[in-house]
Amino acid sequence: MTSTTDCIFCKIIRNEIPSTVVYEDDVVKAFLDISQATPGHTLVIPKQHVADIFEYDADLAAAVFSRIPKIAKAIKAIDPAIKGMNILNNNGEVAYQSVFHSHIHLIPRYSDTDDFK
Ligand code: DGP
Repeated sequence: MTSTTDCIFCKIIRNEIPSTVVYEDDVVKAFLDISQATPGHTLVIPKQHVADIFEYDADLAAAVFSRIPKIAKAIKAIDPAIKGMNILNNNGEVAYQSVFHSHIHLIPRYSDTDDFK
C-alpha cells in the first residue's frame, strides 16, 4: 500500500491530522469534510495513495467504489431528514480537484429547498 509523506489525506489515514471518522476498513477511510457543503458531508478515500481516477486499476476501483453504498446508507440512517445524496469525484485541477489524493464526496441532501448546487 503506497503512502506519501506530504499528502494531507495520507496524514489523515495515519492519524497525523485529526479527522472525524465515519467509517474505516483495510481499503478506505471515510471522514467528515472540513468544509461541510451540507451537514454530514463525507469524503471517502482509498488508503492506497492514488492522485485521481486515472491512477486506479480495476481492482482498486472495485474495492473502493463497492464501499460507497454501505457508507451512504449509514450516513442516511443517521438523520431521517436526509432525503437524498450527491456523490461526486473531481479529477484534475480543471475539474475543481484541490487535494490530489483521490476522494469521493458524499453530500447529504435534506430537501429541495437547500441552496447547495
Ligand atoms: P476537492 O475540491 O474535490 O479536491 O475536495 C477536497 C475537499 O477536501 C474539500 O471539500 C475540503 C477537504 N479538505 C481539505 N483539507 C482537509 C483536511 O485537512 N481535513 C478534512 N477533513 N477535509 C479537508
